[in-house]
Amino acid sequence: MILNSFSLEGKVALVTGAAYGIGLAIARAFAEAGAKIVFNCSRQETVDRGLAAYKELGIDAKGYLCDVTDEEAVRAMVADIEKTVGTIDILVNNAGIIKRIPMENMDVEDFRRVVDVDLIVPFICAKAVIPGMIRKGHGKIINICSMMSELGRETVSAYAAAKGGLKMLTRNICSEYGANNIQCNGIGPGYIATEQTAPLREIQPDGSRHPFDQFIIAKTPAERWGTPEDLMGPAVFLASDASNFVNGHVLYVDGGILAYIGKQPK
Ligand code: NAP
Ligand code: GCO
Repeated sequence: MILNSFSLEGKVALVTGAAYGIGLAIARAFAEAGAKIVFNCSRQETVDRGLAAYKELGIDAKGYLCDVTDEEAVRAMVADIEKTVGTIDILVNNAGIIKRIPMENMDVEDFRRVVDVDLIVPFICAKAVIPGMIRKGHGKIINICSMMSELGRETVSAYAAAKGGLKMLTRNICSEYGANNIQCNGIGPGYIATEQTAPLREIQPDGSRHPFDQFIIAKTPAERWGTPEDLMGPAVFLASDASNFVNGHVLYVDGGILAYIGKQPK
């Protein structure tokens, strides 16, 4: 049965930063498909928030307090997961940050921090799980990329540089470990309504919609923002045996933004 190949029954999935938003939706999808869920955040309050969200969803998830920019801490977390839950079959590099600052005003420390969390962390986490995947004979790594893996825009230079780099890290992990039966793919979400994008959707003092909100609706053939739930099916596909010959690919889940030249003037 073809649907059996989408099952994640018995798999162990680590989804970084999965307390809410995109990560939580992806982890929820994995749990519904049969996986055991592990997540982490860098602040205890976010871990607790995630644990409460999973409890409400009826999902038995394990949450770690772990700042994934700290390679030693990541190694210790992965070792503990292997001991207490099992060897990781699926890693989703979801934890991310953005700083919207015009480039000429951006401190190099801010630029470095974004590159650190959005690009170097996926390297650190992938490096930590790959040996276990090699031993197990298979593995799935999913990197959460962005529209900014392909496109630029004002104020997000560091984020675009990091997410563009993450696309190439995805292709390189595929190139280095495809022979070990490890598939590394990306998901490139379009504009998704989460806390990260809330400032871009704020209602204006006069009650009108934020200009960026209107801009995104006009740029998206689907004429709406995405939801975290829009990413559930694509994530299960890339985590499951159904995608075993898909490697080094970025699956854009963007309501058609990248295919579209934009609305014609009336
Ligand atoms: P988000 O607000 O970006 O959530 C980030 C999560 O990552 C939080 O749980 C946060 O918890 C954790 N995190 C951040 N830095 C961390 C660190 N150093 N160590 C451990 N955990 C850390 O949520 P989101 O909007 O759902 O975005 C999730 C991912 O999708 C990000 O990579 C983002 O860039 C990407 N993305 C988002 C959109 C969108 O439209 N929303 C579109 C494309 C791609 P703590 O604060 O406790 O650490
Ligand atoms: C921004 C947004 C984006 C999205 C997303 C698009 O300021 O342009 O935050 O970067 O979060 O990554 O795919």
